[in-house]
Amino acid sequence: MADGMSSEPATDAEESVKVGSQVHERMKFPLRMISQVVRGFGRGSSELGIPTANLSAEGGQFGDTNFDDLPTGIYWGFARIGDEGNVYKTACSIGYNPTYKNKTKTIEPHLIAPESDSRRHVSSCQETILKDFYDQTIRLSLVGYLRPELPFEGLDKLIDAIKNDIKNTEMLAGRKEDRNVIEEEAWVKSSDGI
Ligand code: ADP
Ligand code: RBF
Ligand code: MG
Repeated sequence: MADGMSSEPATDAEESVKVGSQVHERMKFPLRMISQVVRGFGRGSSELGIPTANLSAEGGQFGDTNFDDLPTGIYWGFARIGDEGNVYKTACSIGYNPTYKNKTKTIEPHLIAPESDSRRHVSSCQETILKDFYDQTIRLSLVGYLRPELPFEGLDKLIDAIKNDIKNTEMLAGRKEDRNVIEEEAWVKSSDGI
């Protein structure tokens, strides 16, 4: 694979930032995916208080690429579960969770309900807690790149960073004048193929 598009775990924060910005420049957005929601380590809810729906690598469709070649990073976009009509703004991590030094790659979106929604929690990170939707199909469009995934020292710093990602996602995904926002929200709402 070309330099700067490696999907291997980054060795340190500096390298990760450099690789991240190179990936950003070269990546083709939007990145559309359809897959099943599988069980991860259960850490999202229990340790961070922020659930993430892990996408199955098997049997999924990942735009015009494949799971292994997806570049690591933190992205913003939209998602929808099963045949629910609701489209959620979504902050998504792709990679190896370097804070935890995972050996396998994951795609993990956190679906964000509107601020006024009772499923939105007023806590350190403004997380959204929906009913579990394991084994359901998820449609996900990543419209843009937020930052590289980073190894944080301590969970509080990771939680702060995710809170910031949620804020940025709400702002970016709320720009109704952006053609990509309109098109990708519409694709996620539809049953169209990738
Ligand atoms: P796992 O390690 O199994 O992914 P998590 O603690 O990350 O466990 O919880 C993920 C599960 O929580 C999702 O698969 C989904 O069923 C549920 N869930 C509830 N609310 C959300 C949300 N806002 N975003 C993503 N998943 C959510
Ligand atoms: N994990 C990291 O190790 N570093 C990160 O920078 C990071 N950023 C994330 C940003 C968002 C928006 C989300 C939803 C997750 C992020 N994660 C990151 C993944 C997190 O460690 C993981 O979801 C939990 O460990 C549960 O699997
Ligand atoms: Mg998860």
